[in-house]
Amino acid sequence: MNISFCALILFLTANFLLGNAVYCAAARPKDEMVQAMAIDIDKDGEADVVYYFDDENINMAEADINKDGMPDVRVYAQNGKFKSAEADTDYDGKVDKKFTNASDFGAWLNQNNPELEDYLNRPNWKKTMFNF
Ligand SMILES: [Ca+2]
Ligand SMILES: [Ca+2]
Repeated sequence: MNISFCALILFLTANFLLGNAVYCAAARPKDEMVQAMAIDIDKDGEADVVYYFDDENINMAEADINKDGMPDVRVYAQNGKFKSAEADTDYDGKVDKKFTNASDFGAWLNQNNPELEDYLNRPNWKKTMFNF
C-alpha cells in the first residue's frame, strides 16, 4: 500500500465521516511507517488537507483547493521545519509555482487561499504542535 492509495482511502472514508478527521497508516518501502490524517475544513464531506507524519514530525501536507479530489498545494517539511512548497495554480495537474522559503509561501497563501493559512503556513511542523 503506497501513499497515493492511502490518500484515496482517506478521501473515500472522509465522505462518510463528515467533519471528522481520519487516520490512515501505510507502509513505505523500507518498512517505514507513515501515517496520514485528512481534515475536512469546510465540513462538506471532502478532505481539504491531508497531513503525512511520522512519530515526531509532519513531513508533508497536501491541500485540494478546487475540490476535484486531487491535491493542488504540497508543503514539505523536515525535522519540524518548513522545507519547500509547490502549487498547481491552474489545476492542470502540473506544478507551476515553487517556494523555497516559508515567508514567500505564507504571503502567496495569504493572498490566494487565506482559509488554508492556519493549516499550511505553520511556524512549527513538529507533530506535538498539531491536535492529533
Ligand atoms: Ca484539486
Ligand atoms: Ca499547473
